[in-house]
Amino acid sequence: KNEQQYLDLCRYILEEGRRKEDRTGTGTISIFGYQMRFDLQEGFPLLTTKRIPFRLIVSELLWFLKGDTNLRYLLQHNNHIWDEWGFQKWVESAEYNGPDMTDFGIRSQQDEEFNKVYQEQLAIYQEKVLQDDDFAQKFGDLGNVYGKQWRSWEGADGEVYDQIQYIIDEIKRNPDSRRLLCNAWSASEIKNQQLPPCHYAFQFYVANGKLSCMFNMRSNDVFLGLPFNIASYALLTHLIAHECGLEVGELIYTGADVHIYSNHIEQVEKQLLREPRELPSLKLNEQVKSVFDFSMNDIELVGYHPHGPIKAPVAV
Ligand code: UFP
Repeated sequence: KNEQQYLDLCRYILEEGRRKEDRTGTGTISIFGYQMRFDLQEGFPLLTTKRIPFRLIVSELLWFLKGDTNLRYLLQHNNHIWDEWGFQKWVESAEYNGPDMTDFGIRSQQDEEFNKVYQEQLAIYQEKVLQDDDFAQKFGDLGNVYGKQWRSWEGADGEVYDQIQYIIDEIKRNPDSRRLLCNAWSASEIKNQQLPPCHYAFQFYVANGKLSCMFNMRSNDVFLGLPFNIASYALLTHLIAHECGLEVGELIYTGADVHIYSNHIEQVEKQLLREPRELPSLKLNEQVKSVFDFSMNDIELVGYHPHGPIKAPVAV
């Protein structure tokens, strides 16, 4: 039932969505406003109709939770989902003097020759972020991305606020609170952000010993982004429930501009022909108590037997 909702959303967009141009120049079919509810007791909501690399979701979430905003940690964990954003910072800087990388996202998909040059430059960039401390500090740091907003929000009063710690303390002290909320959207910073938060706020709710979470997305790539986003917030809910001694309840998704890119349509249609399989379950290391102390090996997915992966180009 959990996964069926995702497939229903795909079908709904294909049938009812409007053609809409977008920032990346790719073009989308889009709807505005959509909600889904996943019962986390039914299993862990990782899609089975195509293989999703769960390790990437874990390392990204642990990176957020550490309050880290530097690519180095992700690269050390072989996670490349944020590479383009760091690379863009580098090639737009005064210190970059390699081949012209203007619009590298779209050009690398359309131009085989350019793609080779781009891959070379990207590999050099990655190596430098991994090896060179100064370079990593200057060009590996993505700035005000989720880790910063979640763990060290800079208040107008000059103080720094840890929104995750606040939520955990409040859940333990005052589980009926209606203020268990974390906000990543900061009006004053949008102009300096390459990618303003897509999942910009989430809120928790405790009832009957169960922890539920609702997360909000202003903009969502349904084929490539959404399966990650659902799994990431499901994992976050599990981790916080674990620390607070609660069971998991529901995960509620609220999306605004929910879209399928025009170069993902064939892939979505292929996926829609597949039968969902049984959902996996999540196993957390009982020894670890604090959500901030988890590492990759403490988080295990059991019984994940998905259909094969389906590739599609990312719109940058
Ligand atoms: N996107 C997601 N999920 C994410 C993320 C990005 O779907 O977690 F970071 C997609 C949404 C959109 C694009 O297609 O990335 C961001 O572009 P824009 O800022 O123009 O909405």
